[in-house]
Amino acid sequence: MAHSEPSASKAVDGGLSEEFAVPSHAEEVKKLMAEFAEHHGSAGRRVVLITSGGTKVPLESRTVRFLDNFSSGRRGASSAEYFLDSGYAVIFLHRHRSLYPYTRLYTGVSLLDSIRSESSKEDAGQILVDQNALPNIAKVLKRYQAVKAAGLLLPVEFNTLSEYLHLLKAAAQALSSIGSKAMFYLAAAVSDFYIPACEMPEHKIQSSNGPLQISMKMVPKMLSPLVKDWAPKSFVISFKLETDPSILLERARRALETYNHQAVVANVLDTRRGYVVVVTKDTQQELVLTDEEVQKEVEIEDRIVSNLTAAHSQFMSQV
Ligand code: 9Z3
Repeated sequence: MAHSEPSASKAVDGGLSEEFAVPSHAEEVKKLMAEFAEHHGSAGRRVVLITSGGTKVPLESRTVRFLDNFSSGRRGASSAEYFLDSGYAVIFLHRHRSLYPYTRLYTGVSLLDSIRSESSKEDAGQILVDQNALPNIAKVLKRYQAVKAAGLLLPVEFNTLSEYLHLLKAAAQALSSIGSKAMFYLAAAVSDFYIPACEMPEHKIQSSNGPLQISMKMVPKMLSPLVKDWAPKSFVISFKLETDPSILLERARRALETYNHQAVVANVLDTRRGYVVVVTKDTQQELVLTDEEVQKEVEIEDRIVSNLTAAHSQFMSQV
């Protein structure tokens, strides 16, 4: 049988619009992101789109079970802070309830144990913060409030793979107007597999039917249309996650060759907090934290972000 020609939309986004329902708020969010990019870009500011957290793939359309990709969101959330410190405006496309810039520092803390009231009355006006329970809270609050007042952080949430894919496309199109001032920092852990809507059971899968066998399709790779069609002038960084260190660099190189973007940050699950390799076409740079730095709570995202902001400056000066 002769292969049929792919339809126009399939050629551009691997069938995204045909296979995944467009979220109802996609257009509205795209407009917000475009305004944000326009506003900051025309003020001469660079804008980074950070993706963060793992995607969720439903197994049933009235979903009880789903397949999740591992990511706490810490890399994305801490990187957002370092980008903001470096003068970038940040669109933070993150999984609902994954770690969030600034508040991530206090996730283990119980709210009620960190505040107290001086008055015995129930409607006591003043509540006091226990600074031992919330270390550095005054400093962090100041940074957060400055970012908020300047409108430098635009949060956008996703839950499912479908939402992630459509919102990433919307973001790429929204940022294309600022050309090389835009950076894409794709740290989210994205599923490679999904069940198409037409093959998904409507109701909860019954265990009385015996052991479960599922067949999943490959998720269209968004990096290809992002680099080629949606935001061709921007600076694009993807992340490569492996559990087997021996294949990491080869996979990172292969991704660079396939998608022709600017860099891959390669990391292994177990060592990701202290070691990454930034791979570009001509270079391979290891970023490592020493034991002493780990003790002093230096974060590897600080290194990743300074490496990439310098590379972004160079990229902008060459176009
Ligand atoms: C990463 O590799 C991130 O560094 C981590 C960060 C998810 C490991 P945490 O959120 O962890 O701080 O807990 N992200 C990319 C993962 C991914 O799905 N990459 C795809 C792949 O490896 C390519 S887009 O094939």
